[in-house]
Amino acid sequence: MPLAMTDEQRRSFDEDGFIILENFLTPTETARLSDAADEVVSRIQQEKGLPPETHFQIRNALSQHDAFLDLIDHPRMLPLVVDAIGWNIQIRTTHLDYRPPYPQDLAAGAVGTGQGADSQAGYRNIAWHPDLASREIFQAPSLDGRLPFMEIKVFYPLFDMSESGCGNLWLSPGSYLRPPSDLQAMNRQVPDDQALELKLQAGSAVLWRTATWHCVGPNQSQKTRKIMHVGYHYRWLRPTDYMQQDPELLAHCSPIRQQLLGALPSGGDPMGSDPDIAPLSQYWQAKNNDVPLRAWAESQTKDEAY
Ligand SMILES: O=C(O)CCC(=O)C(=O)O
Repeated sequence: MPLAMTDEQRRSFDEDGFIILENFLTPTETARLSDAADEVVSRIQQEKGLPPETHFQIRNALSQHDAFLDLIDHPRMLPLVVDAIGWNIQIRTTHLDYRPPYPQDLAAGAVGTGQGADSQAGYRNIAWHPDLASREIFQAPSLDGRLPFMEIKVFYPLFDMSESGCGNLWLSPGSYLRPPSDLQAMNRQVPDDQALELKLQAGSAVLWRTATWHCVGPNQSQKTRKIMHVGYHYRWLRPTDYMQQDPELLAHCSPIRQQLLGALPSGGDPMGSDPDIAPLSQYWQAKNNDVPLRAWAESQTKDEAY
């Protein structure tokens, strides 16, 4: 029994590969996150002596501000996340993308090509790709050439991207069901009738399968692109953003947050009770006190078969 996902959302997740949740965050939550993005970026620019127009991405953003940390178990998003991918999960990445408007004379490359003067100047205009299937990143196992289901992300636009051309995320509905080799064969170009440019208000959210082909268009607006992605994957995979989170951060977190941050809430040995003779990664085990999200999910549904 689902915790929160409606039949229509399930259909969209299974057929298209994503669920669009318009105006998901409250205006107060959105403002807090947007202010946090400005604060963190300005701190890092000062620390690193970067000019204000620098475009950059912050990974493990949850460690930079409590507003980002609070997103990982957002009380209305967590049930949808568990419905989508289950309770045996942790955070794979939290990334903030911050892209000021282009300088006046910088020409934008075509959407989805990853090519053009903007890309060369370091203003990202990301080419079509599924996550988990490039030559450099995670040579993935395949199921008849397709990607197995291993992770989701939740995308949060923190600025008004309801118009075209402001660094919108593009998705190709249903493409997660296709082998990545199809995209290669198409020379990484997705025809217009297979592509959707997301035009969303600040505070909306998109829960998406990262195997869905996606790209990011150029930001030709006068607005700064400020967006967050929160990625969840299975506990037995390795996160991209951390080996272990800061123990001080973990000490202040609830057991569910500790699980999501890749820790073992029981405080037990990660290699089990007999680490010398019979080491057994506790990340391969799903014992309740190390996976409190399971008990939480079961208590939400009251359905023992969950
Ligand atoms: O910046 C974005 O919105 C998307 C970045 C991206 O391509 C990804 O998350 O894999």
